[in-house]
Amino acid sequence: MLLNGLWNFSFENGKSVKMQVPSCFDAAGEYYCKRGKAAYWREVQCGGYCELHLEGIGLRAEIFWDDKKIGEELTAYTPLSIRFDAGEKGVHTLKIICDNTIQETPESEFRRFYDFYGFGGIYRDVTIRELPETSFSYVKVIPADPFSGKVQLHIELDGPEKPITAKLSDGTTMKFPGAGDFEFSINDPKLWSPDEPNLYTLELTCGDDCCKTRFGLRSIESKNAKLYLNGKELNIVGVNRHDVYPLTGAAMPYEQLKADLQMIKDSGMNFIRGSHYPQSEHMLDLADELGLLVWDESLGWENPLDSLNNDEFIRRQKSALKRMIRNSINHPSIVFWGFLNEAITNDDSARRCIAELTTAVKAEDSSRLVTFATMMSDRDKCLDLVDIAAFNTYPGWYNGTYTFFDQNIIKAELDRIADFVRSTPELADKPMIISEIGAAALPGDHSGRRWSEDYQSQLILSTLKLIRKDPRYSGVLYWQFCNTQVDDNERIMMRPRGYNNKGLVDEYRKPKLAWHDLKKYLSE
Ligand code: ADA
Repeated sequence: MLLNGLWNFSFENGKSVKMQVPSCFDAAGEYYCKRGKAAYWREVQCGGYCELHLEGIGLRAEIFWDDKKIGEELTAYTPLSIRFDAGEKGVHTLKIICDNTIQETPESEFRRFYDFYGFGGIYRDVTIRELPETSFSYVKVIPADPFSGKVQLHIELDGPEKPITAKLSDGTTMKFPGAGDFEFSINDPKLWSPDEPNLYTLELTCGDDCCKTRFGLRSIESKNAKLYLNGKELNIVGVNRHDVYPLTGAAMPYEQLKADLQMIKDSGMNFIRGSHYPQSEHMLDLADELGLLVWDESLGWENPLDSLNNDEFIRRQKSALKRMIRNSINHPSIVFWGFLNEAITNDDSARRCIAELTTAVKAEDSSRLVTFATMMSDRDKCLDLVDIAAFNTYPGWYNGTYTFFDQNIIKAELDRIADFVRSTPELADKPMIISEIGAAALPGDHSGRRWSEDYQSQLILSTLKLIRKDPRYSGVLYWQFCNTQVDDNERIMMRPRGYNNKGLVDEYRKPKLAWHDLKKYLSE
């Protein structure tokens, strides 16, 4: 049962009003940019053993059923499932108290200095389901060898073991004795790829429970410092995308999400980095259908050493990664799992955290590649721990006093990074990408100086041309798809209008010159 709709709402125990779910109460209107505790509640008709699923809230939440606390969420944007006894069948009250105040403690996963706005509210779908005696608690479908159609299936059940019937969308029916690990093969397999995003559906039945999931047949590998998708060398060109829209904040309107992904697909790009938090099921479904590759990552932004060395911070990250992966594992579009954007990884003490998170990801899924985006360039001390060396760098933007675009600045930086990776023995065989690069542009400025559309466009295009000519690189992800709202932190004077203006399109998705030029270049 989808619980989206009008809920009761009260901010800081103030007057009770109606509020839409999903929504960000602080994205517009009366509570615009306000921070505090916001209670959302509604009646729900159900009973017995139930599962409540929250796809994403901000920034933290406590969850109550008939005034009894049944769970809490400490990490924004992260899917949470709670199995609990809902009592007698009838009308009950579900209350979710969201808190968007920012905690400046080492274990906190949202800090004021983050370069994106920390919205509050229930901003993704809420569902509840009554569970039968035996229910599916996890179904993982991994293409083991896409070319022969071999698939690995892992099933976990909650309740007494019962036999399982499986129906594939190609008409095949299979039987499994209960929970466990199985293998099956698809006849005449049709691979999933950006050019041909073929999908299969698997429908499982166990007693009174049913579970339907989609998957695709594709492989992703790293070999001799290159990336391979379905055995063919993969060159990435894409964008970093925040899941945000003016007036609705992190509660992304579905039609706009669809338009965003279609726009990215039509531009000729093949990749989206879901910066800097787990992507919604809606987003991943669309990426699967359109044939867009995705990097899905846990929440983080420049997390300092006192966080990376804090056991509670690491515990929360591991929990968030596990929940992200288990929620989204069957999407063929996801090829990289990531974590902690731009953490302070230029210190040996960061290694324990990065190693533990890598191990935690691989324990859930060893079929994809693991990475994090570093801002530490050749000072990074942790890149050997992950599969891909991914660099965020801003040549031609943050430093220097030049006026007009100079390609040599970009070339020197790309060479410097590539020389470092290829001359470091522990990194020499890792694929290398630029995970962020870009420049801000204010729409309408055509002066050719920094902040102009022309300057941004020159930087974007010349980066792509340089990367495509350099066999050491496997691709580039631009910062960023659209302009995004930021908080009033110490960076605000570099963020005109309270926005990070490095979007290739503005916050309403109106293309800047760079978008048109890039699209034209890719089509040629
Ligand atoms: C970083 C960061 C982004 C954004 C960007 C910028 O690389 O990962 O989130 O803040 O810089 O615009 O400076």
